[in-house]
Amino acid sequence: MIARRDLFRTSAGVLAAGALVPALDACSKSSPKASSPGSSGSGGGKAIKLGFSQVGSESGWRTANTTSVKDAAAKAGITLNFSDAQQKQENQIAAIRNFIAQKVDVISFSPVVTSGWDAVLNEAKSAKIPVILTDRQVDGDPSLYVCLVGSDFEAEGERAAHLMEKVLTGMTGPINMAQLEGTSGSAPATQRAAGFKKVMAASDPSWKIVISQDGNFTRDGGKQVMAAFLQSHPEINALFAHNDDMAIGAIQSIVAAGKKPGTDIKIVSIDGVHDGFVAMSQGQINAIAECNPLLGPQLMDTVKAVLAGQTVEKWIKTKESDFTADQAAAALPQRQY
Ligand code: GZL
Repeated sequence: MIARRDLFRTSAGVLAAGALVPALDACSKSSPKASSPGSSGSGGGKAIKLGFSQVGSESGWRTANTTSVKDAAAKAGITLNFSDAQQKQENQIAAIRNFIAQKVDVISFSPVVTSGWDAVLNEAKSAKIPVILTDRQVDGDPSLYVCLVGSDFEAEGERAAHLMEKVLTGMTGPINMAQLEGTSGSAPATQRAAGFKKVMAASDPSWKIVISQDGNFTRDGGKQVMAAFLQSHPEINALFAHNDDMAIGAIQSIVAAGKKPGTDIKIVSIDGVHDGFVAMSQGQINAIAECNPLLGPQLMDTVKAVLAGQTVEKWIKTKESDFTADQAAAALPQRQY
């Protein structure tokens, strides 16, 4: 096993150079060589200590993601020090500092927003503790973390726009669309909006987003903001929500306004959580671009590979699909979250 200082330098060296050495996909089928089956993967039999800072518990997606991380850590024999930041960056920074003080072997976190991390990540680097991002990307110096295990949010935005094209087919008259954005400054919100806009720009110019606002990825946020949208823009006939929870909250306001969600106002969202599929099976959401929260197993594979001194891809992407309302009922029994 490479000593931690060499491991970090090796990883940082490789990453700083930006050259991806023949990447060993940490998610490959074969378990990392350095860890014999059943061991904790640290080589010496001592359980790996992983400090994990989670965004919060704002949505069904987040709940499923937390469950996946905790279950996968237990299954991998990895000791997990888990912290819930309640969607506050200062809580995540404090948690990472705690993990450093506790001398964990590796740190992982899902950054609530993309900026403001270099200082604390430099502290982890000075402590020779590798950092693995899950779910969301950060701005700043990429050599300060080993890799990201997570989805391509811009692609999700593009997929959602193509789903919206499908859903709007046959609708006559102008399309007045509202957009419920995720947490302002977060990677999913910024990148999903960008992907959606890119496809819209190349598509039917009659589309226009008449109003767009942050609903913070929560049901209550979606409900409150959609109620305000309907007040100021009663002409809205389409909604793009950055996640199912905000769409489900918006549905409550649409019904309260005497309109039929999925009919009077076409709805496309992202995630694919259970309640999103239920709403889709009831015709209240017309289509969903899936964002897979079950990152736990990939994360634990990556933790073991990194600590065993192996190189991993800079971005280990998750696989995900798209669903329209007609597929929802049949898909529901197989959904894992
Ligand atoms: C996406 C994740 C987002 C989900 C939301 O990977 O960061 O945060 O789409 C969650 O449901 O709150």
